Amino acid sequence: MDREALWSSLGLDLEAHAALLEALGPLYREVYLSQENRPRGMAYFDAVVADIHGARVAELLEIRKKGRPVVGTFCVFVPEEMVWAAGGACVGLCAGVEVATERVEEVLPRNLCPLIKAFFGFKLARLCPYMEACDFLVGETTCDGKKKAYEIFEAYKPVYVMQVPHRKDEESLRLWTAEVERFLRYIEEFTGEPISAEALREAIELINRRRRALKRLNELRRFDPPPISGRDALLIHQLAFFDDPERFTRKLEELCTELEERVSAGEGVCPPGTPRVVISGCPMAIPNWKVAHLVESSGAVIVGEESCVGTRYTRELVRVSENSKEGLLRALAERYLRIDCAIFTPNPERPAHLKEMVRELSAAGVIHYALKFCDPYTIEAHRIEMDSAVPVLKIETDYSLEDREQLRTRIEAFLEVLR
Ligand code: BJ8
Repeated sequence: MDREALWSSLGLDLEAHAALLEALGPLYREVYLSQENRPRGMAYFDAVVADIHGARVAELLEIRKKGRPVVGTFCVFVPEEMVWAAGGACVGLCAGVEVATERVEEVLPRNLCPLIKAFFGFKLARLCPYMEACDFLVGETTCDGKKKAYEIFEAYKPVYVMQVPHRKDEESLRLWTAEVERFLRYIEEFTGEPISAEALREAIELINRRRRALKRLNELRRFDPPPISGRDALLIHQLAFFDDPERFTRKLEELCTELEERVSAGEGVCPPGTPRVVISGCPMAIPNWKVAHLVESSGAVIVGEESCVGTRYTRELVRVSENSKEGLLRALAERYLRIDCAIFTPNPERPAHLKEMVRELSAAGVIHYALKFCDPYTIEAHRIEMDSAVPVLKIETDYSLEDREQLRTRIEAFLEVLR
């Protein structure tokens, strides 16, 4: 389908949308295409970005035409398996760029997390074909900013909200399991058909396969030199939330095979001994590449992301021990409640996971990345710093480029400590 016709059918502001895509091109060239010695397999992911608002959006609309749900999400707490089991599709909408700020600030406070402002901006400015292609969005009661923002967002798009507990005891698991079941019923009511245990099992396997492929990619980054840059790995994690899971997994598996060959040949993206850094904190939604680019263009390599666009999404698989629908739902609820997001209290798992990553990836330092006005992560940064066995640099930033030079100076000084 002609792209303009597609975007116009979704009611996008064509002029503003064209300007957005135009700005993406040079940014992508600077951050991605300028890298040397990239794996050949990145060509597929480059092509996905080149047509980021095209082919996949058309595929989603085909799914919708069949009466299957297309669902937008903002958080890795949403058990996407249920949407796939209903023959639908899930797409991660967390926007990583500042748009329509003035209009957003007529509705939301100025001092709010940029991620929340970004998803409002995309809607108010009619810039995101994914958002428009969705039947409804699924929100969650994670941080205060998001849960209050969904109340307002409801005026622009239907939002189904899942109640996420903030503790990890038995009582919370019961509540969360009931929430997972309630979401299943909501999807079944949407399609008018029950989801079979078999369909649910297949969807669990599909998404487990995608997570396994991402894990395989992340494990390959432990070698010195790593066979892939942190920027490319971040991009792959970002695209996992958009692309068709079958195709994405196949392409990622092919890339991993190429990376294994690179490792055997001692080939990497940087010289051996390059300072190795793990990024920890808030998710970096596409096209938020600012910090990753600054770090890697300052002479370090990122070997892991302790983030929802990273290992917080891939660490845990759904562990199926019973094939009944109840058993599968329980396994799903248990898996999602093992996520170590900073909204939990207490949350000892996160610093423990980070320590493990630092050790396994032989990282020399951690860059703690928090979005401005994100209380859970800016506050938890202290605990991360206290528990860390390696130096930690704490960064608080937003999507603007204004602080780029200031950040560069701080990052360069930090890397000097690691050398
Ligand atoms: S599971 S990290 S995706 S909640 S950055 S909006 S927390 S104020 S994105 Fe998150 Fe789910 Fe947790 Fe992951 Fe609020 Fe912080 Fe903004 Fe955040």
